[in-house]
Amino acid sequence: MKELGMKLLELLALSLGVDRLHYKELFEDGCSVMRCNFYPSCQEPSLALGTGPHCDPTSLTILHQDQVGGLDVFADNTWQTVPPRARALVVNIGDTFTALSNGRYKSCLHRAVVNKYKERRSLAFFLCPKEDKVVRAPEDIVRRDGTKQYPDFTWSNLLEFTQNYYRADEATLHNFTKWLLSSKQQTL
Ligand SMILES: *[C@@H]1O[C@H](CO)[C@@H](O)[C@H](O)[C@H]1NC(C)=O
Ligand SMILES: O=C(O)CCC(=O)C(=O)O
Repeated sequence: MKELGMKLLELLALSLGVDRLHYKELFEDGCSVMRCNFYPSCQEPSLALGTGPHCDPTSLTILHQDQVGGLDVFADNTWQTVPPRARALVVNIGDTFTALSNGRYKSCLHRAVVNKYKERRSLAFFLCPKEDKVVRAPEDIVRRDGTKQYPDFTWSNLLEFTQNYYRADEATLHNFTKWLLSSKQQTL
């Protein structure tokens, strides 16, 4: 999974016009996470959610869902179903990659709904940078964009924020940035 994640990062780097291996060093020896989700069936699916709306704080998520379906992404101002496809994986951008791309790639707001009759399983692999390495958009992107959108941080800063102070939602990166700037008096 990590190898696949690293290949995807190479493609993302190329798409941003930076060196293909630019992001590699940040993720080498990083401690990635695999989560196994189990959603029991629910008699009142309209009153419950399996996983509430959030953006992943990590950089890339590679998700496998079973054939029941339940993953929704928020796009064009509405919740849209991501239909399960046998043998396909879903790739999501997370907040850390938003910062690494200076905001060019937006992390994807998503949720999981439950099913009235069927239980559902999904497997989510979260690619994480090495904890103490600095997350910072490449110089040439920042130069081309004219501004640096996010302060420098480490993955362990963001992990501390989401484990101790804040439950991930659609505003995690925004609120993390505010928290970081006020707690460290750092400047952009
Ligand atoms: C996060 O940021 C949003 C948007 O600025 C704000 O409305 C919300 O209250 C913040 N949440 C927390 C818990 O700070
Ligand atoms: O079960 C799903 O399809 C989504 C899971 C998810 O968003 C997560 O584990 O963070």
